[in-house]
Amino acid sequence: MASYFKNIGPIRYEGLSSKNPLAFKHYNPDERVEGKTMKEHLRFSVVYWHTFRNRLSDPFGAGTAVRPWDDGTESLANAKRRVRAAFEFMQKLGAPFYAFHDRDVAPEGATLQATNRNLDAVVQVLKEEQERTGIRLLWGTACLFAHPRYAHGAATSCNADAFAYAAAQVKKAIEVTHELGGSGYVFWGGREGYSTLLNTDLKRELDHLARFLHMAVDHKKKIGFKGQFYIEPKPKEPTKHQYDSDAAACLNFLRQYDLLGDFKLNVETNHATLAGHTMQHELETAIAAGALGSIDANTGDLLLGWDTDQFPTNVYLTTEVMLSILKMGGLTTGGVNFDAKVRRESFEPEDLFHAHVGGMDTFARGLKIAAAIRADGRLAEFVRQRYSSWDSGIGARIEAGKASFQDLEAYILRKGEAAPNASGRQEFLENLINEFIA
Ligand code: XUL
Ligand code: CO
Repeated sequence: MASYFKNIGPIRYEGLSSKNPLAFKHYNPDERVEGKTMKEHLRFSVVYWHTFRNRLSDPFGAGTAVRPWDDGTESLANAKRRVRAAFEFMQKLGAPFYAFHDRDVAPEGATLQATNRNLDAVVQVLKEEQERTGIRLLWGTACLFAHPRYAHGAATSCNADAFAYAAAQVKKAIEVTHELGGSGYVFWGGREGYSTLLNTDLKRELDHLARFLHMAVDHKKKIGFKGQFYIEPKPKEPTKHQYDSDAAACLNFLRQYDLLGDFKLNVETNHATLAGHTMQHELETAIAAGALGSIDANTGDLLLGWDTDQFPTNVYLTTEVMLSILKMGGLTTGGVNFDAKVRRESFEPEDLFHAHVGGMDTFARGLKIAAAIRADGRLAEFVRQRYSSWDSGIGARIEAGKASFQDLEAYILRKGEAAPNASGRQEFLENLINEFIA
């Protein structure tokens, strides 16, 4: 079998003393943390679209990516060769999962029939490679934003035919995800939003989006696909406003349209920051609703206002993320999916390895630090203490629904003044976290 990364061997764990840039210093797949291996906790996933389809162009210049296995054509032969290169890469990296859009893996044809035939042909190669390597599909999705027919959106298009085309496309994408044994399926509404409200019937578009998702749930049940459905929030780009703008907006939408039982969220760091939130805020919001499913692991650049999709390198960020995920009890169907791309200046195949090795090590470090903070117990104990007025007396009565406004008025009239507040100790807690990051 041809090799596309001849100069790079399998990436191994060499520990902290290693100076080998293509070795893990922290990610030791079989090392146990809180009773599970790192591999089981982190469920790393490589994205097909950035790692194997992004030519690294930007609005000011052509693509710079050097990808010797890719001849730049939309031929089926090229698409199949790309699958072999992708699996060689993922196997050498030691990533157990990958994710794709339908159009990342196979070219669009002149008709839907031709497109589906192309997809089926590439899915056979994906299947072969999954069987050969043991690498699994974390989730599949459909690209409902690149083709001009989706200029006004897909499920929220003003054009009913665009909606119908999107439905046909998603039907097929769910079917191939099912065929490949995918653990989930993502809906990211790339153009499900608006550029101006002057031409937009917002209520009608939201109703259509809900109708679309109900049909997807029906089809999933019909074909027996047991994977998890996710919605991925993002506030804007390419639209001015995307309806799934943040975790809270998604949860509200899902609840309003009776979809919450069938969906969880796939939360992405750079989308959180574009929404004016921290990743931790978005995670905690999803977790509070029992709806955190998976994460798209990347980071933005606070000096650039768009979705730069950089690889995560900040240990504070991954520590916060892993604190939330461990508290939730860990990821089940989801994973740590690197929806991230190398910079335009990092155009060699080797850069794909540096990027992923760094992201994986940063998450492994975050996992170990979060576990150490939890084992130490001071942070959790502080939070427990902070809310202790709710554990007995009037607090416990309120929580149990056993107190009315009248009871509380009587209580305060008797007591005179509320008990004094304790300090929030933010700086003390920040220092505590830093003790573990050292
Ligand atoms: C776009 C984005 C998508 C989704 C999948 O910002 O994050 O790649 O993850 O459609
Ligand atoms: Co994403």
